[in-house]
Parts: sequence; C-alpha cells; structure tokens
Amino acid sequence: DDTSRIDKARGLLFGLALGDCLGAPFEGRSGVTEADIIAMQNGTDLLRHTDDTALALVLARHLSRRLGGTPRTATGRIDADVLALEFAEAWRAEPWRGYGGGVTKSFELIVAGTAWREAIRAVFPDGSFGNGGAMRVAPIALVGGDVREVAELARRSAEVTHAHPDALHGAVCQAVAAHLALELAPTEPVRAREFVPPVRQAVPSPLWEDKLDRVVELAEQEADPAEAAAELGNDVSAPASVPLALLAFLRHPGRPDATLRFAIRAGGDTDTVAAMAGALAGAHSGYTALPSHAVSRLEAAKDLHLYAEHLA
Ligand code: R7I
Ligand code: MG
Ligand code: MG
Ligand code: MG
Repeated sequence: DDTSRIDKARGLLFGLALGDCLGAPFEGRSGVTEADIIAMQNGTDLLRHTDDTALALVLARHLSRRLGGTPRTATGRIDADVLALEFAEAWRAEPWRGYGGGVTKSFELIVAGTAWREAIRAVFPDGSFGNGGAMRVAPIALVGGDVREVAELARRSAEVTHAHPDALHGAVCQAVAAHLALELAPTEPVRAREFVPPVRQAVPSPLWEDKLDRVVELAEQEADPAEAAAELGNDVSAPASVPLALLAFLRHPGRPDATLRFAIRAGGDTDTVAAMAGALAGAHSGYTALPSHAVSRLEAAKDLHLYAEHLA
C-alpha cells in the first residue's frame, strides 16, 4: 500500500545518507568498535554527508523532474547530457565533499564545456572503476519497474562518470539489490541463497559472479566484518566495495543499525560501503526501522523527505 511504499522509499534514501554520514568519520581507520559507532550515532552534532549523498540527491532530483514524461522509456527518465552537467555542477558548488580524484578532473572539464564522453576518459583512459556510480545509484530502484529496467537505468546513470565495465556492473548490482529489497515485505525473511541469484544474473562477468557466490557463502557462514573485508575487499573500486555492502545487508536483514555497524567495522571505504548497505537495509525495513535519533540529525533531511515522497 501507499504508506509502506513511502516508508520504504524514505528508508532507501535516508538509509543511504545515514550510512554515508556515520561511515565518513571512520574512512580508512582500522580497529573501529561497535562502541565507537554507537557514540557517533548517539551524539548531538549535525550529521554531515559526503559526495555519496550529494550525488544521490542530484540523481533523485533528476528522476523526480522527469517522472511525468511519456513514453516512460529509459531515455525519457534519464537525460545523460543533462545528468552529467547536474553532477558536475553539484561538485562545483561543494567541491569539499570528498570526491575522488578521477571524477574531480572529469567534473572540472565538464563545467568548462568538454563533452562528458571525452571528459570521463581524461584521467583513466579505460574509464574509472571507482564505486562512484554505485554509491549514488539507489534512487533508480524507486522508478524502475522490473530488474531489466532497473539495470538499464542504473547503467545509464553511472556511465556519465564511470565508463569501466566494473563500475557499471557495480551500479547495476547495487540498483538491482535495492529494487529486490523494496519488493520484500519488511517482515519477510531474507535468505542470501534466494536473494542473490537475480542480482548475479544482472552482472554477467566472471569476476562479479565469483564475488556474489562468495557473498552467499560468507552470509551463510556468518562471517564477521574483518573476514568479510579480507575476502571481498573494502576499497574505492566497485568490485571491492559493492559486494561487501550487499553482505552487510544480508548478515543482518531487518536490523538496519546492525547492517550499518557491520559495514563500518569492515573498514576501508566506510562512507560508501555503509551508504550502499544502508540503502538496501532501509529499502527493506523502511524509514521507521532506522535509528531515529541519528536520522533526525541528517544534514539533508528535508531534501531526502521531498524526493522520497516524489519518487515513491
Ligand atoms: O568513483 P569515484 O566517484 O569515487 C568514489 C569514492 C567514494 O569512496 C566516495 O566516498 C569518495 O571518497 O570517492 O571517483 P573516481 O576518482 O572515478 O575513482 C575513485 C578512485 O578509484 C580513483 O581516485 C582511483 O584511486 C581509483 N581508480 C583507478 N585507479 C587506477 N586505474 C578508479 N579507476 C581507476 C583506474 O582505471
Ligand atoms: Mg564519500
Ligand atoms: Mg573518500
Ligand atoms: Mg567513500
């Protein structure tokens, strides 16, 4: 029904922002404990987000503005030239949000008038394999009708900054997982062995198939965050962060706070892994299941509510 659709849409967007904000202070730190994260969660300061949330909001706004258009094809929902410029302008307005080196150069070139297809190969000629396409992609799950459409829109939203196949697979993997999480009732059990196969099918590549097989094994073995990071990776590349985020969700389904702590304790690119894991957990469990004291301190709360309501 409408209430649960809106709650899940809010959960997806607020979960993303909450993971980003809670994870950001721990980026690259090792030995992070549950107590460190809980202290952060229970503080009183405004929770500031990074590039992950900033660009997810740009994508959500882009999708919101194009909801009415007919026919509702992928081309109708995402105007790649416009989206590339909107991402670049968000960077120009707030370049201090923690952007990666490759996209920073691409955005400089795009705002100076270079076509995005050229700009995004200036630093990495084969395209970036960073997780920047995946970290911001979750709002796509709110507008795509089925796995095929979600995958196509995810690719389209990612390719304006990330041309490497692994970055595109990462965006597809995260968007399809978010779509499936939205479709599951919050009370329904989530089993890795059932949840992962349709995601795996959407990323036909030996590297991704292998990573996702390991996600199922690690979920069933109840791996801890350190084992998970050692097995799957926890860095800024898409293949070494998107699977870890999916595992964080599958280890603690129905418990968004536990999912976020798992993601952050895995270390490395903590803002991004927690943002992706938080989007999945929020999409499944809904806004009302997120830790409310932290949610109420999110810097972007107003925009997150606005786009959740539009896109739901
Ligand atoms: O992917 P991107 O937007 O970065 C996202 C990350 C997240 O953790 C955010 O929270 C933020 O901190 O940054 O930005 P890119 O610059 O495209 O890629 C990120 C990094 O991945 C680059 O700075 C490189 O270190 C690495 N990388 C590559 N290295 C070598 N060769 C990406 N592509 C390549 C490559 O082809
Ligand atoms: Mg970031
Ligand atoms: Mg960073
Ligand atoms: Mg990051």
